Amino acid sequence: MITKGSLFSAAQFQEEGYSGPVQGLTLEEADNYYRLFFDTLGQSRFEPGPARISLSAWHHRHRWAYELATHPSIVGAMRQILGEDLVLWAMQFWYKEPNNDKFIPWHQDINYWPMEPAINASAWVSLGWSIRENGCLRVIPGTHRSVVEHISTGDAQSMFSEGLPGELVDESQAIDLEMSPGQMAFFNEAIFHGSEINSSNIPRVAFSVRYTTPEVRFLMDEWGGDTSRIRTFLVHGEDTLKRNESIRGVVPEE
Ligand SMILES: O=C(O)CCC(=O)C(=O)O
Repeated sequence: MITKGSLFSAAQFQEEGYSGPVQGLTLEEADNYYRLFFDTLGQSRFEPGPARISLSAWHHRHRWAYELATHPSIVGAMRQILGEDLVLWAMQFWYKEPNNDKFIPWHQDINYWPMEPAINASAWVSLGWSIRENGCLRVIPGTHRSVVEHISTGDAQSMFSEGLPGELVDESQAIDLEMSPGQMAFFNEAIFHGSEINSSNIPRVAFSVRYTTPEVRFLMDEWGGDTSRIRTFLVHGEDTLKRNESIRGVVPEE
């Protein structure tokens, strides 16, 4: 659980668009999930190499990933941010093996997400070390108040084909969210964020998990009907509106 005296603050989340890092998993939990991550990749964690399988939506297929996505520290913070009725809708591992030369451009997530209204909180959780040298998550506080059109990055090293126009990104205001194993940070759908390449021998093993509320409708036609990534799970409270029945997820048995 997030302990008293940690840095999570729902007020900071509203004001600055993010909060954390905080110690959300114990070291034992982080170590266990780190091992399960590499087992699922089919790799030795002592010889981490490039991923050869999709890193999306493992919580649809693996019980351990569903348990991780709904860890009490994550749900507890989400209740403070979003209220009692909580819908988990996406999970994505963000893995950079040693010397991975791809960066994640500055972007706002909502630019890629057809959902109405735009309500989302993401938890970004580090299972190993996330430091400047291996391309930790970076955010620019207070940039979540308006949504900016994205443009082509035109850069083969960019993980995404589109990102924020460079002239709108003031990197002097960026915060490096360096994290030790088990630490997590929370951010909303519109904050400017991204990360650099991994120029070290230390793998960056992290994931993000996304929550919203039952009032949101996912515009599945605009997602290309892709339920391999988007499915809704009511994790806490009630859903009396039932706006996403056709994409309701099933908790994996094992
Ligand atoms: O892991 C990263 O560097 C970026 C993560 C990200 O863009 C996200 O979780 O929305």
